[in-house]
Amino acid sequence: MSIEGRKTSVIVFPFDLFGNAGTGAGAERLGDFVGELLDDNRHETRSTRCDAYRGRVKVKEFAFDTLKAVQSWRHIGRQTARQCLKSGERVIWLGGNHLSVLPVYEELGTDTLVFQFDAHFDIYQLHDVTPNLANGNFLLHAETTLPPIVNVGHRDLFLTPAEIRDNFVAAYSSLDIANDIERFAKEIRKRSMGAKRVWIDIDADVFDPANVPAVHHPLPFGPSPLLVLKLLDAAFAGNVVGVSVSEFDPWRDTNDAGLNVLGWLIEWVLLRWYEGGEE
Ligand SMILES: [Mn+2]
Repeated sequence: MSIEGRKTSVIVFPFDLFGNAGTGAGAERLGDFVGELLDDNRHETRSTRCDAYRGRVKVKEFAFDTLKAVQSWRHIGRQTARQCLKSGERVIWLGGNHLSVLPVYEELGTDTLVFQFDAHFDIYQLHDVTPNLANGNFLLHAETTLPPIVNVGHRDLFLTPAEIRDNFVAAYSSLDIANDIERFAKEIRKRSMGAKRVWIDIDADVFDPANVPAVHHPLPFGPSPLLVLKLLDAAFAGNVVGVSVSEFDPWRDTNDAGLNVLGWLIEWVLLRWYEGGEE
């Protein structure tokens, strides 16, 4: 499909039950950010870089404020993800808690490689985490075979290498990345180019909490936004069909620091897709 024909759907999916209530408001806040961005661009009379995606991005907002919507959240999510992926649209999925991205994972299929930027592994079966579906264990509850997942940026001190290997094709810790950023950028680029399709899943807690404080389970010693950007740029070497962002809670933000990082990234993603004619 030509670059002109390819639209982007921004899906605001503010689901935040089973953990980290408040992140739904984060999805809505980021959705508003995109809406304001598109609106500003429409009013711009001089030419700007935003012309690259003018008229090609639409925002679709969901709400989980009725019992019916809550009961069918997973069905709605899977159906929406399926439609977007099938139509060849690109997707920016603005989720509430990380669990709100599970329906996307379930629709990606095994020929899509996921780069999951996350401080955690979300396969925890701890004494204080419910064995039922929750945001801390959601990868164990997929209804379909999960796509291969590469974790980027974890600071886990708990899981054994064997358990990580069972669920992830690779895991690059925050310390690995800091030690040899060039090596991991190269590795991510290579994996991305070797995959049929790529999905980038950003949990806001991947960043060092000094930069993005607006999360429920901050872990110290995270990568700076600049290091994350370098690795995202490498991941964009391949056919990136979508990007998801979750776990942002604006009530925990400090002077909009998190909003600033995540909002800038979303704008960067749009430019990365529409400038340069990579297709
Ligand atoms: Mn996390």
